[in-house]
Amino acid sequence: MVGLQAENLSVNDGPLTQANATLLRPSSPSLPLAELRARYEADGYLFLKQVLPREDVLSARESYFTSLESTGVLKPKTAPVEGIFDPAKSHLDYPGIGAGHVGGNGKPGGDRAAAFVDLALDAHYQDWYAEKFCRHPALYDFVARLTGWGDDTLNLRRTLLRNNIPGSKPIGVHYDQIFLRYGEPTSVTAWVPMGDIKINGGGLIYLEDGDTLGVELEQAFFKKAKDAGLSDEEAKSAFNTNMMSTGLLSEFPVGFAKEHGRRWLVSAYEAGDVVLHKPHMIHASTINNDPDNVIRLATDLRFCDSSKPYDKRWMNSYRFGDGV
Ligand SMILES: O=C(O)CCC(=O)C(=O)O
Ligand SMILES: [Fe+2]
Repeated sequence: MVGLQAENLSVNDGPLTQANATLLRPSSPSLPLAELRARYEADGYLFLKQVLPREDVLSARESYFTSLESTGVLKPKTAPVEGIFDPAKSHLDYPGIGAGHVGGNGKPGGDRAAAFVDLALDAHYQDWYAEKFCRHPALYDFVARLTGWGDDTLNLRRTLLRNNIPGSKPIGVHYDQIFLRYGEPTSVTAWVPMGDIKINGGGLIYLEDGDTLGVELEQAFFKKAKDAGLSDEEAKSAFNTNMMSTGLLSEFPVGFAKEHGRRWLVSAYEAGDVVLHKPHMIHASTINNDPDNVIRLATDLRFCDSSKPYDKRWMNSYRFGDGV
């Protein structure tokens, strides 16, 4: 692809085109460590091609969709690993979790969605996911080396497995430190696509130079809270009172990029790719417009330096309404 000519690549408030988006920079995990570190620092992210064995990622994808098959989410006569949404169904009956649009992270959907939502949550507790996938040594070892944390590298237990059904509402603009604010901003998020994702299939997008802006916004929130007479400790936990109740910066990525004079960085992803990003790096998700109705599955795994104070709330597995 030359430049950005993807069809039907869009976010909550409109299309992403050459005018407001460009491509994310890929990196080979075998580049010299100094180069990888320099890229992570300068860009706020590191888009690693094939850092996980593709077959391990596809095996997790298969386990996930096999466990959801009984809900009728998949197109009849397709293999679970394909994760193809049944076009005869409505995405409203198969709501995703953690998209920040249900009043925090409460349980989404009504009765019709209950079986699907319960099974999607249950997957977080299965061995194939919690023990094998989330603790994959290829990723852990890479992060331990990149950060130089070595044995202090801690895998945070709380993760979100996000199934974005075609046409469903993706997560809005945010940076992760907002949700990890009871700890120091040392964490590394690993955004892990669990399957191939076409450029218009609902992948994550990053704001160009978004880490710098995130740091500035965080400082501004802190100052605002201090000016209102809060102690450091109160100011820390009160960030959200200055923000949208969901903790998001905006629901409108196109408008947000325009307002800040930056572009969105987009990409297609392959099973085995991982994007690492910094705690203030600003990102959002695109709408899943996959022409073949492929469900976008991804998870966010987080790592921190356990020798520093970190957000202990993230040591528990995800639950609805856990307040994080
Ligand atoms: O997968 C998504 O749509 C959102 C992921 C995310 O925000 C993260 O990994 O920090
Ligand atoms: Fe995030």
